[in-house]
Amino acid sequence: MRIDVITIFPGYLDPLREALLGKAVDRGLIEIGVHDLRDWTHDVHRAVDDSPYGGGPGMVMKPQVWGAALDAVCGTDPDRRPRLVVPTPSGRPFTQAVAREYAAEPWLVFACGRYEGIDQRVLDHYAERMPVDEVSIGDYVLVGGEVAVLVIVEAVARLLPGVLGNPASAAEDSFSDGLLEGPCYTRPEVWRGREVPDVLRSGNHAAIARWRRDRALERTFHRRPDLLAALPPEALDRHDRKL
Ligand code: 6GU
Repeated sequence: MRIDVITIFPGYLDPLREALLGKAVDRGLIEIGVHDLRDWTHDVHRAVDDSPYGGGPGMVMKPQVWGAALDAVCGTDPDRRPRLVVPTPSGRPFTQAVAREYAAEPWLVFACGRYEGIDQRVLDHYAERMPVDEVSIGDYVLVGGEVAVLVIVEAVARLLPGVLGNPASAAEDSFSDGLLEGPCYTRPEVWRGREVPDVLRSGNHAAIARWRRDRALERTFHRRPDLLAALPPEALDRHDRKL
């Protein structure tokens, strides 16, 4: 998969070269390009923003600069178009389902806005040429889209074949079955007087699976009742319902 990021703070994206992601880049599973938006400015001040039409606080990112940057990064080949992702608190929620969709794409381009946002005409223009998604990573406001890109890329990258050591980790994690994961334990058997639940040391795989399912249901019920309510009826079996 190829990933391009356009930002006025390229250094913010350095973590993409660290740890799991860095390893995936080194192994050629992901190709990452980070681009400085100011490379496409034309004035001495290298201005990327201007005051908003209609008044109000803050600044809006200039369409000419974004147009030049996106033309250069996305190319002009109509047969090879990326999916353009624009992180913004006013976007659609980024979820595990969206992460799975992105993981199936060959090419993602992220446009990081700062200030009040990017002139809307930029998004409208590129939407005629490629899929454009405005996405939010949660109900809070960040200063810019850079941290959201780190979040999104990490969630997507771990779904790519070969990135995780053990593919079962992605298959069995929270959200893959619509529930939160329950608690987990490792050695020692007793730590500061607290024991590992007996069932996990019983060797009874059916009982362990049932226990884990029950803890996942319980946790989801208490912490994320919205997730339980959204499950399709067939996602819960007869045993689940007794809980
Ligand atoms: Cl994607 N961007 C910004 N700037 N703030 C956010 C966000 C994104 N998601 C939640 N808050």
